[in-house]
Amino acid sequence: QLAPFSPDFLWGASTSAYQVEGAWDADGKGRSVQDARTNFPEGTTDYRVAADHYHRFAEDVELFAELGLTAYRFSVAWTRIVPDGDGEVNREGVAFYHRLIDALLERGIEPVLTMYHFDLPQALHEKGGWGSRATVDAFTRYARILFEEFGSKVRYWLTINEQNMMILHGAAIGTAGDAANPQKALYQQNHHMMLAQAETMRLCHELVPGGKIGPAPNISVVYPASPRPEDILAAEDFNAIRNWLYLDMACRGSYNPTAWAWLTEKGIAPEIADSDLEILASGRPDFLALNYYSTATVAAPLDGGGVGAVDGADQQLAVGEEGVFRSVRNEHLPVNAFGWEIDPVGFRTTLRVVHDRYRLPLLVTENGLGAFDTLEADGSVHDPYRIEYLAAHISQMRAAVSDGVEMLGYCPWSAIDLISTHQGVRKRYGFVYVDRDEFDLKELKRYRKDSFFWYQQLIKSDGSE
Ligand code: BGP
Repeated sequence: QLAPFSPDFLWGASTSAYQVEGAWDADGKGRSVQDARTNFPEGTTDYRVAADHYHRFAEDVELFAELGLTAYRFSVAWTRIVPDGDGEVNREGVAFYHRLIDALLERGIEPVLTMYHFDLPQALHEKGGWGSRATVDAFTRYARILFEEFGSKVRYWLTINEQNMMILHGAAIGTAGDAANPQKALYQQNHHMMLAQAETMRLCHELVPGGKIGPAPNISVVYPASPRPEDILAAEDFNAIRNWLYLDMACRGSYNPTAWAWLTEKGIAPEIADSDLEILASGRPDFLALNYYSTATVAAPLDGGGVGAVDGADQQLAVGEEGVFRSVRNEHLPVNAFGWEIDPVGFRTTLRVVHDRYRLPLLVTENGLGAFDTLEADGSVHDPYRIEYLAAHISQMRAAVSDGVEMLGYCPWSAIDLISTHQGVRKRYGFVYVDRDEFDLKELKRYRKDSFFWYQQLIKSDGSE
């Protein structure tokens, strides 16, 4: 018999600014790299209107309250606050997030604020983006503005969403800019993001009394394809490159030795100034947020070379590294409609391993099923596949709590339908259906899916039903 979740467990749901807000140029907002993006897969659309949450947030927050959410994880668009990244503050952008946060607090919903979710200001990108140290200063300044504006209202802060995916899959996410961006440049960007994150965590503790802050990478354990020692070593190597490089830096202020050895051997290690080490050691997280969709499975490299089932167009499909590991399909796991493996037990394992390694409380900031949903004539949306996915993961999370993992909460992706990073609006994740197609906006009306009523009931029963 598993223990129920504690009554103060945060039952949330997530979104990100550029995927849900729309209003891409409203009220003084600057352009982000996502607004400037043109490499959308065929048949998918841009983020200009998205779910138009910017104009409909009041209605959406009502729905979140009806759903029973006790937390809502959203991101602030840097370009609404500082349109060109490092210049004037845009008061209208600041006012929007005050309105949103106030609406949440009035309904007893804890705001969980992501400071940066894939949407670097385009003006900074044009000046070298994260490759330039100036972006570290611009981010730290932006962070200070957020702490000073919202610090009295927001308790939970997330620094950077999926930094590891931006480095491993920068081209697919649209954050690398140049698709041909060489790996060395990406790891230099990574180093600068690490500095910005450390500074920001330090600043949060200085400026926000009682504030709690953490990183939000995409973390999943890596399985070896077989018990062959070479496969196990390959899995450990990918674990170091995919997961521990990021979390060791956030929690311990230093590079993971295995990952660092690989970076050096490959000639892609970043340049590090002496003073960086002090900065990196100065900021520490209070908790770890993590996004989890699936696990990865890898095998040792083949003598003749080759990196496996790589699909650079989709961040959830593992990358391979010549001479280090190759990615393989896991034949024990089913896949969703978009080919992503489904692995609830891997979720329990991941939570245990991360908690055991760092001994910090965990907050799940994404987990969910992207699917083709159908709006019926009577306004209902039957999504038993999503309920099945979420129920299986929640039950494994509950098992992880019984295993001793300290969990702060669970914010599945996504609170409401939004534009997917890789496949546009046809790939839906929400509890609330938004009626629009790729190119036909219709009226963007909201409908409650079956999973809405299911999650509502689950929250009511503290996760036991
Ligand atoms: C995460 C991102 C989200 C979201 C999600 C689903 O990596 O943080 O922004 O997009 O993945 O991915 P997709 O939309 O490609 O299905």
